[in-house]
Amino acid sequence: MIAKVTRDELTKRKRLESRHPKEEQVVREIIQSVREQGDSALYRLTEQFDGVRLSALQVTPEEIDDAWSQVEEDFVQALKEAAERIRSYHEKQKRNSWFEPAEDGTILGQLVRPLTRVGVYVPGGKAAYPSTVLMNVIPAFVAGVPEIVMVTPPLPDGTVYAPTLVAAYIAGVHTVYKVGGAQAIAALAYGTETIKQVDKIVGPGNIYVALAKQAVYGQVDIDSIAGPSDVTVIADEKANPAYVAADLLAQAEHDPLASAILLTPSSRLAEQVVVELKRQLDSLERKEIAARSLRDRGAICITQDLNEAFAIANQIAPEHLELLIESPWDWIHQVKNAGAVFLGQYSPEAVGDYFAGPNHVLPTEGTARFFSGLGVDSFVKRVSVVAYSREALFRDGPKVMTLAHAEGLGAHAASISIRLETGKVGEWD
Ligand code: HSO
Ligand code: ZN
Repeated sequence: MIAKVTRDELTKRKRLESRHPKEEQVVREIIQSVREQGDSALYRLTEQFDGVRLSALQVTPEEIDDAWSQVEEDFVQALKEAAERIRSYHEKQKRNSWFEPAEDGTILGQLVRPLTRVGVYVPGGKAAYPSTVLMNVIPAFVAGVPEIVMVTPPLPDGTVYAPTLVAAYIAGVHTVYKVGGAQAIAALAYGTETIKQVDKIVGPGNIYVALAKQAVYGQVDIDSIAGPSDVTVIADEKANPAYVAADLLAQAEHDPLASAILLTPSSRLAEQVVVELKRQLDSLERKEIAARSLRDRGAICITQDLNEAFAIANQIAPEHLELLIESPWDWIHQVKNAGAVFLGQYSPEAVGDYFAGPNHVLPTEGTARFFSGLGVDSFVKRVSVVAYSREALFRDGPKVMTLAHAEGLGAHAASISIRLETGKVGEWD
């Protein structure tokens, strides 16, 4: 049901295979035809892959009204509250531009500027989580991106899955286009008659979407490609085994490839968790998926103590790290690599997935070693600012010239000396 493994077995697990030559070829061809034929390629590919002949790509206000009439009031209410929490958390991530004047009259600084246009990919139908729409759009909105467009494949009847449209509207999307797959990514990256080129593409998708995003990286920016979701739970002997099991299962139900790992110094707790996993699994709607995930990708590792548990967790660099231990705040300084950390028994990952406020788009597959989750920073650029004074140029100029000459760049040096020689910096002084 779930393997007991040693530290070595756990930390030396192989990463998932990431070569897809067949799909790469398909994606290359799709991108090429969208670049060459624009909208007409989008209509043709939508007919081919989604089985629907559209008369327009852009979702109309009537379609949005229609979507609102199809969703339950309590769903809308919960989504709106979640959006508010997510918005206020991300507000705290905002950075101001800054300018620092020095004694010599120089001013150095940094402008923070939002990207101009962002494209959010949302998978079709039920494969799209409304919560993920919020998590992708809201940070861009808070960053001040003036144009946020969403692309999503149409359902066979030519409409967009209503919860997706409602979430898009609540999150602050400006325009929605009914196009999905690699063709949608190509359209966002290169532009067509209808869809304007964006600066960055974010959002999860199937293998074709992921490969298309990789292929257009450089032409536009992309978010990091999401692998299967994972959680590592560190629990002590006093943790409630039912909670531990429930949290492992919440991760496991995402995907047969999702991974749920328990690190605990208590073999008694480990045994109790196994009993609970068996008991709780049975009542889950997605028990087949969860059972496969636990069997193939789950693990329990008995550690010498909590110190070793944290060392292993840092090696794993989990997407989500839960601390179901007595005094989690006493251990937080040990957390080095994790996408998000959840402290104490009242912080199951699910509150973070939906409601607490932080982003649930997080680095997977150990990439928390060097990546962070999606946030306001993902949608801004820094522009550095230099305003030298006459005094500073006369003081630093000769050193700049020395460095320029050392690199064999005489024109660089001359752009300094020409100013030093005239004795004044410019006509304005
Ligand atoms: N745990 C997923 C996010 C999610 N869970 C969406 C439910 N809906 C990746 O962090
Ligand atoms: Zn989740």
